Amino acid sequence: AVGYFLKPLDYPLLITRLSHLLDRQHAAPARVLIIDDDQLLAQHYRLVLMAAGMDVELLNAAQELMSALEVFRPELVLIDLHMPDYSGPELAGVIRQHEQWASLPLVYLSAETNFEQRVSALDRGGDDYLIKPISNRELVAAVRTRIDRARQLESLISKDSLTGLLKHASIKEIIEVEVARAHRDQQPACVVMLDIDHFKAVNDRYGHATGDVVILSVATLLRQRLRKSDFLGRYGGEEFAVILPNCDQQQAFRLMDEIRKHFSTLQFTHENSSFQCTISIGIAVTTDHPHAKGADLLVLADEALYQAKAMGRNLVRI
Ligand code: GH3
Ligand code: MG
Ligand code: MG
Ligand code: MG
Repeated sequence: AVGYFLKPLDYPLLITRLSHLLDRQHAAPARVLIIDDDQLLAQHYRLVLMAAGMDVELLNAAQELMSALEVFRPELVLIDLHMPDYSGPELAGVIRQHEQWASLPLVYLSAETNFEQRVSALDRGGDDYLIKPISNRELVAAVRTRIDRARQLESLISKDSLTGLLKHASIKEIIEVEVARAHRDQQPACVVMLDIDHFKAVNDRYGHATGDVVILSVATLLRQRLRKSDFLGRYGGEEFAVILPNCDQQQAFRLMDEIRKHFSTLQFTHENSSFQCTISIGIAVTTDHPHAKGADLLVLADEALYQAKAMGRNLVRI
């Protein structure tokens, strides 16, 4: 079987077939750790996955497992089921004891066809099974879809590390749900986009770290002033998106204008100098657009934001 896998023609073909995936994906290469005592086979899998644009590390002994996890930070681990020192399920059990690796995709690779053996291996913390021998394309597809899904989940669940707010994908999703709910309940909801004014100049003059302080203070102010039932996300670098359920245009304008005014009075300091900053805000309300989806209202709010910028900044526009 190994002889077939190592046929030299396979790799160039694989590279051309899969190179479009590399072009399409601007995301960082997927990181895969392979644990297998069969070095020849492990090398083969490594070449196949690397040809598909992934970063791959091999481990043929369990000793360096923890340091490999910590240093390489794999997004998926392929584990051979039968190895002389430790079995695959034993290793999976060790990995799963650590909270930080609790949801790391672990996939067994094995020629084991015994049903009971396979089930008991999954019981020990593995997520799935790939049966050897596996074709190149199947291996790439199996690894890629699992990593894509893990990344999607990560971006949906986790909070933005600087501000603790929802991330882009998450707030977008929530806005979709809340806008649909507002239409259904015939209640107004407002989608709001905020952007810090002349923020590039802040970074240029006072440095990136001070810029981060300004971003953080917008997040803090929004969190203080919004209701528990409102949703708040960091939409881009210094852009925020908010949805205010059960809030009409007038209420949203009043609230956002207070936030805008308050923010413009804050004093930031850098070394011996102090400076002020302003934000521009755009609002779109569901009741003005009875057929608009969340994404449409985000565009409308962004257009209103653009108008606020064009009219001189430090403004709220609807
Ligand atoms: P405008 O008033 O038109 O919005 O002007 P601006 O200078 O704010 O323009 P823009 O919104 O395009 O600038 C965004 C800048 O924010 C560019 C980028 O370098 C900076 N930025 C993005 N993310 C971060 C971050 O996390 N920290 C810091 N310090 N800066 C960031
Ligand atoms: Mg083996
Ligand atoms: Mg911006
Ligand atoms: Mg800006």
